[in-house]
Amino acid sequence: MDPLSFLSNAEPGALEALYARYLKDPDSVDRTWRLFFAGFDLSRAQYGEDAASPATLKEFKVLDLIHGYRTRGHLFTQTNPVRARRTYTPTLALENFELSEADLDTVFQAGNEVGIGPATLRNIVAHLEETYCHSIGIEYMYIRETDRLKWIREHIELVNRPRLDAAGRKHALKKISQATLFEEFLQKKFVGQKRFSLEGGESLIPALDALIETGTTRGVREVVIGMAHRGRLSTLAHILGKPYANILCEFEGKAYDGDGLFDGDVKYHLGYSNKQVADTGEEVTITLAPNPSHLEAVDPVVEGIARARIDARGGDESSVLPILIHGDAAIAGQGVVYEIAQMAGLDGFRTGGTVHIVVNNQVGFTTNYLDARTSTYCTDVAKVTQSLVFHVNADDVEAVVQVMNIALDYRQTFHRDVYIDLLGYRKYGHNEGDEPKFTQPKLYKAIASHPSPRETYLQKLLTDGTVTAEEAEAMKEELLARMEAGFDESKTMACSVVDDFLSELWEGYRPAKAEELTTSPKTGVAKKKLLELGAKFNTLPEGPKFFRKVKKLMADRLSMIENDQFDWAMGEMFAYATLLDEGHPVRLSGQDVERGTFSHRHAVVKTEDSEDELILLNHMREGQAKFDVYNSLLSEYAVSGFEYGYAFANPNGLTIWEAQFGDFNNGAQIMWDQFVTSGEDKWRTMNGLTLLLPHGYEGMGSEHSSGRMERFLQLGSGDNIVVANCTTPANMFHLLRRQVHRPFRKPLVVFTPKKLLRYPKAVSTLADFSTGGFQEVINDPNASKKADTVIFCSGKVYYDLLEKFEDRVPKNLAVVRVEQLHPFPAEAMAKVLAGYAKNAKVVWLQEEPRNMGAWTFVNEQMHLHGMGQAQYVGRSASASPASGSPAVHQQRHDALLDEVVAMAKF
Ligand SMILES: Cc1ncc(C[n+]2csc(CCOP(=O)(O)OP(=O)(O)O)c2C)c(N)n1
Ligand SMILES: [Mg+2]
Repeated sequence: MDPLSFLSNAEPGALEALYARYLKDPDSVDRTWRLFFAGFDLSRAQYGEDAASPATLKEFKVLDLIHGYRTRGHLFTQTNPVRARRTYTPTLALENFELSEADLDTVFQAGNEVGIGPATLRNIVAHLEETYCHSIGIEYMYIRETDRLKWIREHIELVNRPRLDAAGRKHALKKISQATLFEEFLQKKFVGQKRFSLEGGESLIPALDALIETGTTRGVREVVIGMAHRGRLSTLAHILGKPYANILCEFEGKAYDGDGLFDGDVKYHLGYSNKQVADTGEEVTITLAPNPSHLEAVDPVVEGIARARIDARGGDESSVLPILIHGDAAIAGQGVVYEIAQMAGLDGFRTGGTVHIVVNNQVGFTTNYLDARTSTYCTDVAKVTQSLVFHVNADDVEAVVQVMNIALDYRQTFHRDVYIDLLGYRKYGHNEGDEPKFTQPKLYKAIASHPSPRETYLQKLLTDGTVTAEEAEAMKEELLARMEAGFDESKTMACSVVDDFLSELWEGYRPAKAEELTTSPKTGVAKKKLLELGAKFNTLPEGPKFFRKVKKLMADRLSMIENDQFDWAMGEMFAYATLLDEGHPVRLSGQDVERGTFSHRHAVVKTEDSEDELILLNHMREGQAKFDVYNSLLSEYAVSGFEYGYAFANPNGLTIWEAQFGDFNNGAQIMWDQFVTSGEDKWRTMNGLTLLLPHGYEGMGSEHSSGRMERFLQLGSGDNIVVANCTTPANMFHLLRRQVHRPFRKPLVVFTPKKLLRYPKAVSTLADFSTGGFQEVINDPNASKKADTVIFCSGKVYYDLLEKFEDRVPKNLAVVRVEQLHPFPAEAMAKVLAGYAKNAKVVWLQEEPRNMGAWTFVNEQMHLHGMGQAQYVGRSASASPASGSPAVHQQRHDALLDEVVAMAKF
């Protein structure tokens, strides 16, 4: 057997590399290794290539043992505070490495490998046990980059033991005491109210505190946190500094301040931002994102907020720290966690490393962890991105703080994700009224008599003399007195206040007024400016070589300027260019958005030889705002959530998510339901995210036809979202510009065309861009005032109908385009109607099936606004949005258009 195989067993690559270095230049390796390799060479010389001396072979066995601890030590830790761990084999017993008790007092050079120098096997094992198998378990051996491996070893094998000084211990005691006493306080004051107690996982509070405190010494100036229900109130109070009075006021269930229309949300969902001063004296802004019950849905939103802040800070990833706090069941089960894991290293989505903390109470509602996942750990998704993982006993407060400090240091050094599995328990049922013994009788018997982490830590500090019983009592009294004072204050407060989430960034914006919902500001841009910008973003630089078709495309666009006929792409690009020129950054992401799924956009062009990227929109003039455009990973849920978060923290910019086809938007349904359409109503937040959903019936089958307009319209209520469907490049231009030119922000859902991207009639002139604003309704330019039948429709079906007219203008029909569907432009429609024959017949024409598209919404709105009953023309109700057969598609399409043609008199 080749003794070198031991080397590769013990240390894939690293030892071999070291040996190779030694062979080249013996002085280039450490003295002890030099001796070790010299002995190894000697034994090879003595015993031949196939054998090594017994002593050398033993060294390899010890190296093997070290490797065993590094790779499998986490399986044998004492990290579970309330129950025995599952058994894993083979164990790390000496005999499994062909070593025995007889070797314990032999000195091995292999001690060098773990930084303690030549040492007895006894000492090496003790060191390994302490490093890898006490309160902290570590997983990292799957990492492939040697610099990260080396760093982790250096910071774990030598540092991985608690090292707090007396002041640090007292501080940790204070934080754990706050956490424990607060839960007990709430339990006493608000018996039976849901608060999703943190008990059993209280060390989350000293953990977050350590992260943030240490963070400020390493350049962190902003922290963005996402978390679910458990421990949220304590985090708000003890990490974000939300006054007790405000939290307790919410317990009393008082009405919100304001007009009474605001729905609000349960207390453990609300967001908050606050500036805190760290012990270092540094100010740090901490934001907790509002979130719905839908577990893990907030993750991408937090990442988006963090990224916007990083971008605002010139790309400084060290200054902004995203922290995601997960439940053990949720992190294992929710797919969005995988999506955000995949984002972590991507140019368009990276946030410099997220610290993931799992409040692992070993249960999800009533479901045991054994039924909640296949993977060994709830954190196993971390391995997809080769992230560092810690498992730590949540009862060991100092170990928790220690892990946090290493995690933060690692994140600031490598800007990679790190996961901390805080292994504790849940003292009560899922909420405080729930009985856990129905489902986990044995576990909850053990938990009932288990001391709190505060008690355990206090005992330790009393024993080692860090604090006296009197000091501890005084600390407790002081903390309780603050809670009591907050309670008294909350009684005097008239109502709950909800307005502190990212409020600094939103200064100067105000809620929309009713009359602004169906009217638009002027958003035209001077012709000279348009021509100047148009020439810039369509002129390729001299020098680099471009693909022939790219050159043609740009030349075609320049010729649009000459011909005064601009297509869809130009309308869209004009909107971006003018906004950038005015100082509004634009960010666009989604699948294949750089070129555009339908090859219309070409926002990024590549040079032919080197594939270097060129974004002409970023080269218009010095000092313009930045255009960020990113092809996304193949995700709808996480990417749209990310952009929603980005828009939260970037009100001055235009933030857009585009679906590949609108049909795929339902992969992000939770984002639409829980955030985009209801966020303002629940959290009093505004958000200007824009969604582009390609939509239209063109015979491409059931999943390439519909952006599911009906669903967004059903979600529309009052002023919560804008739903639009434009038919001209200029109207699209004004719509996008309007999005940032209003003094308020609303999510905008745009059903965008496919066919119209290249449709000769869907063009606009320079005058259309330079004057006016977005038109909610476009009247028929050719209809006679005497028309007695008014066809309302939306989107590209308008042009389909015109084709059927074969350039004839019906004498009796007016075809009117509704470009904004929600908020419903009833007044504008009524005004248009008033311009035609009295009591004209009203028709709603759509290409979607009757149970889809805008019909049910429009029909109801027309009734609500006293506009009478419209006649429906469109496809029959259908289970699937569209036929898979192009022929059936055409036949159905012709039928609905023919129905209108039959009404026409030419
Ligand atoms: C997406 C989603 N599905 C279901 C639920 C209902 N639910 C609320 S809490 C919970 C259990 C969560 O367990 P875990 O993630 O371990 O957090 P813990 O409550 O134990 O802290 C479930 C299933 C939810 N909130 N979100
Ligand atoms: Mg749990």
